[in-house]
Amino acid sequence: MTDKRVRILLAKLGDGFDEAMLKLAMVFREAGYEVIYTDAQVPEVIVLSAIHESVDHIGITTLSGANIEHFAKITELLAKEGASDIRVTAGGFLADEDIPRIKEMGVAEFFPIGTPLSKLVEWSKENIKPT
Ligand code: B12
Repeated sequence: MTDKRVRILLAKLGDGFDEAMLKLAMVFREAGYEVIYTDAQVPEVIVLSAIHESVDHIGITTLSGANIEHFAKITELLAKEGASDIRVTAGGFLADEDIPRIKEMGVAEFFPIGTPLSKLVEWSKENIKPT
């Protein structure tokens, strides 16, 4: 048994919605996670930051509708670096048809705008585990 807190890297894709990111950082911190926040919005830098920070999970927020190929790039880069055990979760705004597509790209779950925070915390406690 270890008391190491699960580490989550939070990053944005394709927008400047930093208030949402700060709110999510507080929610995850209050739920007991150690949160690392990067302003990086490029898949390469997000993945590099995740590896350097030895995180267990990457959380991506995208409120202005990111290019979904970025999600594929993130999961591909994690695999290339031998870090596929770092899973990726995302939330925000995406076209309905893109949500199954990003899951096929390896994103564990997507939480659309307006998802109750309690649902987010409940899912995270069940699914975000130490790597
Ligand atoms: C505040 C706000 C702004 C502020 C942002 C301030 C700031 N510094 O952050 C300002 C006024 C600047 C702004 C600007 C714009 N905005 Co605005 N904005 C909003 C608003 C009202 C709230 C966003 C927010 O902070 N939400 C707080 C987060 C925590 O809540 P949430 O989004 O519901 O997130 C939930 C889930 O999605 C999930 N989640 C989200 N991310 C993640 C990540 C992880 C890892 C997990 C697990 C879960 C998760 O968790 C939350 C659970 O409750 C929304 C409308 C709305 N009610 O959502 C529009 C909205 C996001 N904005 C929108 C738009 C269009 C814009 C602009 C493009 C407008 C313009 N023409 O200029 C600009 C672009 C800004 C930019 N730089 O990219 C649209 C986006 C729709 C789209 N993509 O087409 C929205 C949806 C409004 C609308 N209905 O049209 N905006």
